[in-house]
Amino acid sequence: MDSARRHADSEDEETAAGFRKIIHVDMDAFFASVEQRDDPSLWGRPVAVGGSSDRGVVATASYEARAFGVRSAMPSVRAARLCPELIFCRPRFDVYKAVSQQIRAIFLDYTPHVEPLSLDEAYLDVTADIRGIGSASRIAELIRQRIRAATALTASAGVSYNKFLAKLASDENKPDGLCVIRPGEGAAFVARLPVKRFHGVGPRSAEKMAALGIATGADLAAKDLAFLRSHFGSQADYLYRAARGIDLRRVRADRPRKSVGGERTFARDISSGPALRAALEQTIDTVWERIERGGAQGRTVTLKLKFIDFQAMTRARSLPAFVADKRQFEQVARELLEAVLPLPQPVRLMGLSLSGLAGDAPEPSSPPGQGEMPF
Ligand code: TTP
Ligand code: MG
Repeated sequence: MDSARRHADSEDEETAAGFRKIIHVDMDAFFASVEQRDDPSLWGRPVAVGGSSDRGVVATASYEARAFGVRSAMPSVRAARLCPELIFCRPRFDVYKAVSQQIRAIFLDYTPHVEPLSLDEAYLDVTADIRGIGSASRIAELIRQRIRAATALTASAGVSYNKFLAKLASDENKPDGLCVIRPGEGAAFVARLPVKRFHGVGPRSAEKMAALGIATGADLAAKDLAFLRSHFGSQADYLYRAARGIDLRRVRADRPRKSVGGERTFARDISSGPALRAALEQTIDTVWERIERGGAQGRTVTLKLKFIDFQAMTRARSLPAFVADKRQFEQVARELLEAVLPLPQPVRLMGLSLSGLAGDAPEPSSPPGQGEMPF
């Protein structure tokens, strides 16, 4: 690919990705903060969660302990040497999991597109602003407040137009901080950072980069794609974009895909077209209410009919994009019914569902249109 083409492509990608609003939320010193919360004698003290034995390692350390240089994955023996006052706590995973569920429930109040990375962090795609809050930064602040109120723990959040930048941003003002990287600011933000702060660049890659003279985002951006491919293989494209503040990955929810719907067995079998149409309207109302309540999004509408001989028939139609509103849902459902009329025999049950559910944030292929939410 010549460089002019490549430039044009990356601009397109940046434009498309610029339509997203992504929040990365990450709890502060998670395990250690939970231990401090639950044991007042630990307040303000250097705490390490992990085994204190000869072979133990530190899972995480409180910020008081970090001041001494104690870090995650450090041998406990070394941590104790760096910080003689260090208090070791055994991990209580059941408690961490419970907190994790609490924060996840809060996230889901603002978007169905939640991708947890671990117990204490997640990406959220809030492009659609389903609560009408008005800005992604405001959503992030509300989430942080609610986490504090519900768990008595602090979280940091990063807000940006892609996952890569949002994660860097959440790290920027830790603990209990917020950072927003607006469209147009990504490349400059990344340029000054050491590459070891990039998600996906572990200690080994960082060493390799150092040997190649790559210490910062700017150094990385100076290398062309062919160079990166020859040294970093399948990671090259990601790195090439990351160095420019570009990241095309979608937020992928971990929820299993399922359908939302409902069915109704009629008190009396229905055989006439008009009666079936009337029944369909009622089914649409019930099912749509469920879809809205659950914040579900899907692109496949399925109509199911069961006849008096208990044979079932289903008809489905998938739209290229998520069903946008009730009117569209209604229209597809009606078309599905019209296509099977007249019916071979009376119907005893009718069902309607929406599936291909997302979880996953939609492709940012089309701009959300006027009134786009600000950062
Ligand atoms: P992190 O979010 O990486 O770290 P943290 O929450 O302790 O601190 P902060 O985000 O404020 O920098 O990891 C979340 C939890 O995962 C952490 O509390 C303990 C656990 N963990 C390990 O068990 N081993 C590790 O090597 C790391 C990095 C984390
Ligand atoms: Mg954390």
